[in-house]
Amino acid sequence: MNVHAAALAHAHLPNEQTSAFARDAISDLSQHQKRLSPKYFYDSTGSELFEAITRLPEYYPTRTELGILRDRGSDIAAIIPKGAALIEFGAGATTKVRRLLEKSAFAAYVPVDISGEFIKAQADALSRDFPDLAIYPVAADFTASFALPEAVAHLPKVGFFPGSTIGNFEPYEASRFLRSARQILGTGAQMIIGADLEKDERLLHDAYNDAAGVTARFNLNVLERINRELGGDFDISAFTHHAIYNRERHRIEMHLISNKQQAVRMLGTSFSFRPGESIHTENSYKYSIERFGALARRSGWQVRESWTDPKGMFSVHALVAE
Ligand code: AVJ
Repeated sequence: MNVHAAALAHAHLPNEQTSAFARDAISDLSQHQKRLSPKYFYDSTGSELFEAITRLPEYYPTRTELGILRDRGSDIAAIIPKGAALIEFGAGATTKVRRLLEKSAFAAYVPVDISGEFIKAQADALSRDFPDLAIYPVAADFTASFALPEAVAHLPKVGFFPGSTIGNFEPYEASRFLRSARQILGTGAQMIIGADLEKDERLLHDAYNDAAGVTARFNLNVLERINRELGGDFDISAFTHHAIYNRERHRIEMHLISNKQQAVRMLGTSFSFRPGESIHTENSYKYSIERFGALARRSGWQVRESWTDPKGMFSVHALVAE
């Protein structure tokens, strides 16, 4: 049994999710390029900080996508079969899905997310506003395979993946996700997906380096979470938020930079940091309409229609399973 496994075995962590967090954190911080998965940003503090990010003047994706769903709602509704089931991958706040539900006659809604309690609460609120809509929350990791509720087996399927969360995946992972969604939804299914677009680097830089410092707190929160849940002793003030646009890779990269030579302990394991050494915490890939179309086609989907806002800042695509 290697040292990390031994440390974990003695850690008596409260549940499987925390053990997975511990395993991933120890293995990722042991890499030559230290990293942490962006999925660990979203504890309750992180989810609140992200909601605050969506209201920032610099962070355009959320309001721009909402604008497209509002302005193109009837066009989207026109291509969606009546009485379909809407399956949302990584469902969170229901702001976006409400735009679709208001315009299209879905029979059922299936929010899928690992935070079972959160989507259950969101589903209860939604059912008050959409009393005729059958809602079936599914607590599952949407990046892996999961079973759809029997109750929607006979209904046409429409997937929904907004917010450019597809941008967090490496291109090969994005393709793997789209193939898995294709598998889960089945032949003839459709998918409505949001993808942020390449643009002036100044706009991209500002969207991830807001003047109020909310994104910095969102990024640093993953270290605070390690201290809270895994007994880490990160000195938060000894790390700095750093977000840059990598033109070659078409992505925003978020890092946490160590301000000095330091050692951090977590679950009986020590990690040393050189001055200027980074922890890579997130990639946010930015697509062009062409490159997104190519991704969809090599992942088992045909692009039926693509919509953008008047300034071409963000895109929403309707895909059809081959
Ligand atoms: C929720 C993944 C789409 O990448 O823009 C916001 C998360 N990170 N500010 C994004 C995020 C920094 C966001 N996604």
